[in-house]
This record gives sequence, structure tokens and C-alpha cells, in this order.
Amino acid sequence: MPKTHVVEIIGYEYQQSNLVIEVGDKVKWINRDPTPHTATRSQAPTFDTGLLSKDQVSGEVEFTEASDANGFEYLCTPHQFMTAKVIVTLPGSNLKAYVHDRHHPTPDKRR
Ligand SMILES: [Cu+2]
Repeated sequence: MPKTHVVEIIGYEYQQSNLVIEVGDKVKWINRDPTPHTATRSQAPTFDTGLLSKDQVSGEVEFTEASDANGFEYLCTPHQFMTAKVIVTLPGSNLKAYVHDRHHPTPDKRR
């Protein structure tokens, strides 16, 4: 069964910065900051949540193709130092075993 995953944006960071999903899964973003943020990818597969205001939930983005281990990177349009990736695996792949969710605080980069 395809799943829907949620990425929260808190303190100018995507909390699930290396999100591992399976082909066919969907992702949506929730902004918890008072500052508007987006989740935007301009290369294929493209997606763009548009500006999300505080506590706004984006539409769901469905991922229909697998990525490599580097995943599909995206950023926040107004704050391009904010980046994260979605790693899309084929069902049954063992990629999940060695991809970890990393958390990199970036307080110095806040503007
Ligand atoms: Cu932002």
C-alpha cells in the first residue's frame, strides 16, 4: 500500500532531511514557522508546494520513479540554503538499511 509521508518545516529546516520512501508513495509538507517556506524542485521530477504559511499543509506530491542513493534534492525558494532530499526506493530494496535521516542544524544561516 502506498503511504503518505509528512515533512515538517521547523526553524528553517526540513525535519526529515533525508526522507526514504517507496515508489508510489506521496509526500506532503507542513510549515511550522511563522515565515513562509516552500519545498521546490526544478529538475525532474519537478514539484513545488508554493509558499506555505504557518501550519499550512501542502498538497501531496506523488513519487512515481525511483531515485539513486543521492535522492531527489529540493529547496525552499526564498531561503535556498534550506535543502533536503527524498530518496525513492523500489519496494523490497535494501537501500533503507543504509540511508539514515541526518539532522543538520543551520541556525547561523537564518535570515
Ligand atoms: Cu524557507
